[in-house]
Amino acid sequence: MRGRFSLLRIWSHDQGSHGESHHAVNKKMGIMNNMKTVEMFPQDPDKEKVESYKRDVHPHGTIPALVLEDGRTIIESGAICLYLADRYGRLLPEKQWTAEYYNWIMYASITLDEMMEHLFTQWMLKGPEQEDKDIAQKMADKFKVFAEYFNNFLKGKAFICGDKFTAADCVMGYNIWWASVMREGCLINDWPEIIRYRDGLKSRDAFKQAFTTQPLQAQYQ
Ligand SMILES: N[C@@H](CCC(=O)N[C@@H](CS)C(=O)NCC(=O)O)C(=O)O
Repeated sequence: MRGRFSLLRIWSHDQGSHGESHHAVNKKMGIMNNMKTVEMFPQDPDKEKVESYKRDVHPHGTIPALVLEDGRTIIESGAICLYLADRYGRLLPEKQWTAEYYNWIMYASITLDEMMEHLFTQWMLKGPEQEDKDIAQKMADKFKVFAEYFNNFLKGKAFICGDKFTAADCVMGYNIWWASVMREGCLINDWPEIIRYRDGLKSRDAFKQAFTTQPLQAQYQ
């Protein structure tokens, strides 16, 4: 993508994607007027659209991608959230919560995302007939270790950075929402602090606008 733009441009799909974490950031920050959303669905049957997106914006063709006014591009959702929070000076943690802020944004983007991708592929895309049960079980076991740890971490906190809702909750909130819509939420149902955290996020206006319970699988059929 070349040239200069007066607006930030975000390539994303409106529901059920990594794009939701930055949508929540955008909506909460009230910066939607500075942002043009370009609808992009990686499985779009319009091959030319997907190819030009890969060529000009995101080499992997995945979403989201944020293109800045000067044409520079950010192609990782966690980095988009960090960038927007920093740029607009909102959804940032109080100083004493900086460690938790970075820890959980990076953990959600790297370690947790990997588990979720595998589980999504095995459970939602392949389904019971074709799923690789070993991989699915391994990832579900790994998720359980995360869930116990995160459940304990959340005790006594409304959000990741204490009482303050930050961009870390937008990034982690996406993964928790994702977990809650796969297989009737079996990954998180046994963890009361995670459920409380999820319900707290769900009750927020920005999350209501950004996330839906539309079955993820429907988008890939
Ligand atoms: N690590 C990337 C993951 C991006 C990603 O996998 N996005 C999914 C949507 S949630 C996608 O575009 N999938 C389409 C595909 O893999 O073809 C990020 O967080 O930005």
